[in-house]
Amino acid sequence: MAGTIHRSVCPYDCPDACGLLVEVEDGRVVSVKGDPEHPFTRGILCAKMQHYERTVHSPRRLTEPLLRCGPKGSGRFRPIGWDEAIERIAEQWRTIIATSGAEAILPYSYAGTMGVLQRNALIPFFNRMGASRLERGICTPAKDEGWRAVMGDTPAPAPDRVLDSDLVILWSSNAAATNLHFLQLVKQAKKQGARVWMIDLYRNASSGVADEVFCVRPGSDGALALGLMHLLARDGLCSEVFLREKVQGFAELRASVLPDYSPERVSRLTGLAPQRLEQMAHAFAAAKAPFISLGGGLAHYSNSAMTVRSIVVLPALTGAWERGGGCFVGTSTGAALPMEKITGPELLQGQPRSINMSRLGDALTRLDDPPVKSLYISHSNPAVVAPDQNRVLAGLSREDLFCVVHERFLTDSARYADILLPATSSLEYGDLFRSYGSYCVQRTFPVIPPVGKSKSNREVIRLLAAAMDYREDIFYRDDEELIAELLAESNDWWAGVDRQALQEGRPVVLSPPRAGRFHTPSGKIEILNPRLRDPLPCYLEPYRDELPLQLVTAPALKTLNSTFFEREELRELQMFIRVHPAEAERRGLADGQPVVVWNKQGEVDFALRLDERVPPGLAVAEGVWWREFAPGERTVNALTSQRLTDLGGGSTFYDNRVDIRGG
Ligand SMILES: Nc1nc2c(c(=O)[nH]1)N[C@H]1C(S)=C(S)[C@@H](COP(=O)(O)OP(=O)(O)OC[C@H]3O[C@@H](n4cnc5c(=O)[nH]c(N)nc54)[C@H](O)[C@@H]3O)O[C@H]1N2
Ligand SMILES: Nc1nc2c(c(=O)[nH]1)N[C@H]1C(S)=C(S)[C@@H](COP(=O)(O)OP(=O)(O)OC[C@H]3O[C@@H](n4cnc5c(=O)[nH]c(N)nc54)[C@H](O)[C@@H]3O)O[C@H]1N2
Ligand code: SF4
Ligand SMILES: [Mo]
Repeated sequence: MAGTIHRSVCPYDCPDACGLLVEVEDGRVVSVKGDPEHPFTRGILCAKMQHYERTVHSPRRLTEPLLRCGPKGSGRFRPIGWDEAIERIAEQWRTIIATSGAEAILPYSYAGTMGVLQRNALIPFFNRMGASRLERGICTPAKDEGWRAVMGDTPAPAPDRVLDSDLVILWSSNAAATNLHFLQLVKQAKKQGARVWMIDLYRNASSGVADEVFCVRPGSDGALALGLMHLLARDGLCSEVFLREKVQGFAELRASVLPDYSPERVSRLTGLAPQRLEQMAHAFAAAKAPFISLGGGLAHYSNSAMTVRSIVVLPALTGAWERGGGCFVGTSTGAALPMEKITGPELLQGQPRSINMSRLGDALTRLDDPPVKSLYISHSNPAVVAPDQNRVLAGLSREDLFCVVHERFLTDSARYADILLPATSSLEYGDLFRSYGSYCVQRTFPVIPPVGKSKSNREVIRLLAAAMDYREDIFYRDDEELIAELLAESNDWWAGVDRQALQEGRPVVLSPPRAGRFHTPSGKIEILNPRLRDPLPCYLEPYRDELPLQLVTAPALKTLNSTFFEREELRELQMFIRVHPAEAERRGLADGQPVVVWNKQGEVDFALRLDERVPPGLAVAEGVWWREFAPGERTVNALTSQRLTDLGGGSTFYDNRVDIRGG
């Protein structure tokens, strides 16, 4: 008998937010397909989600609350009931609050689910408690800062504008892995005659679509953008009318910044030959509607916000915005919804400290006043995704740290729990999803009952709130009712949206208000931003030390951060580090052999893979592996540091140097 079909959304941290058709038989998911009616994703799913049912019904799913019964990190637990688990947690927290204050408790959550309700479920609860706040900057906030510096609150163009472009630039973006449906649009633009450039460190899995690949030195893209602007200005290729009417600060840029970015200097900084820079600038100026799709690779460096700022300025010089070109850094639709109904800012007690999530290692080991005595981890896996893994694990190993983890699987973080709570998958709760790669929004409904005794983030918070005697309505509101209330919002974003369709769970497209205008204080594109410490863009050096190789820890094609490692068919055979054959030869190393990659942060065992596509000077490690599947005790983040980006408090995962020796 064929099952019933239900609409849903891919819940993961991916810009596409694909529409799903889920087939259910006897309370079990039997197949998952793409929804052909989804306006952006059109029925195509990436390899990861094609058998989502294998994740949902994985034998590895956690199905009941567990209490630690072995040493910290051993992963040895015994089952307990929900009542006992919740009572134990509340009791520990009451004691900690009485002895050290609520700031000694730290929630840690990120993007295991992108559902608006579930992702933000912890915020009102820990606000109400007065716990330390988590600065959620592990991803690419520097990208937003760079955009905002120049464009203010201007909404991004819709991604399908790329179809109007005659020159598409995939800049620091491995779209085949991280933005598949945008890549489909790029292929369509190419069929219509557009040329495609890729600006990256190496020929990644998306390079096949590019007519030209420009491999630059890590973190040098800001210099590249300024160098191209130098040439546009020098050769009279700027749109004087657009600059006069729509842009603030070009004269200042031309007079005091651009002279420093001659092709010779920029060539030394980026590694691109001066003639190549000249050709690039001329081709960019000749294009009618150059469209830059800016990925996040370059946003994980200590100079990232400034880099992004320089790139966002580039299309203003030729007036590309006016002809359908410009720069796309992702959509932001927070303003469309009354998010305060979920996050409850009015509940915040006092002014508790903020802890940056990329500095978890320090927060758990430096023992500030008060030290963090309890950690509540939900929809995140900091034991492997956070930088400086050695410090993070040292912190998680503290016997006096009371750690609660809410998870679907026995992840590396879950192994360190004192109490481990089973989480539902996205097909077991209803939520609201908004894409950050398009303007699509869609609500979902639960399509199967919770697997085992698992509970959603909101349900667990509801139980904890009751146990802590927090009586505010926000914790107890019915999820469905709350979603309906969010969707009843009426502001400019909702013009023309079919509300009925939305309530029924079909995808709809929001319309960014007053698109086409620049939402900055001056109403112009702000090359000169007087509110910033550096009013004009310039080039900042990324991190450098004496070690010879730049570590590139790029997203893997078939896993997503540390998600999907439960599925054997999606894991690569081995945890590889890829280098150019010349780098291996120099060290007397051979393809396939065990190696140790090291720096002052730590050492990690890998299998060596020789790869002609990786330029000398780089070491590429794709994916954030579970330690269970790694050749040694550590994974890639034992090599990354807790340094932050220039603005936005972002992580610097790509800005690290390493060397390799035989293992
Ligand atoms: N399959 C898959 N999809 C994912 C993820 C995943 O892990 N796997 N992660 C999700 C998440 S959380 C995010 S934030 C996004 C990530 O998406 P993005 O941050 O956009 O990541 P990528 O598209 O892989 O871009 C990384 C590319 O940037 C290049 N790069 C690194 N440094 C530089 C540099 O200095 N200059 C230039 N020009 N290029 C550079 C890398 O070589 C790589 O090809 O993807 C999401 N989607
Ligand atoms: N070296 C290196 N490190 C990186 C990156 C990199 O490129 N290189 N990328 C960084 C980036 S951009 C990001 S965004 C972060 C991502 O870091 P995280 O947001 O921590 O992402 P995941 O590794 O996907 O872990 C999410 C966990 O949430 C769980 N989960 C899923 N749904 C639910 C749910 O409904 N409830 C609960 N309680 N749990 C759930 C999943 O099982 C999974 O274990 O990683 C960062 N770390
Ligand atoms: S991970 Fe991204 S591309 Fe894959 S199904 Fe989910 S939203 Fe779509
Ligand atoms: Mo991310």
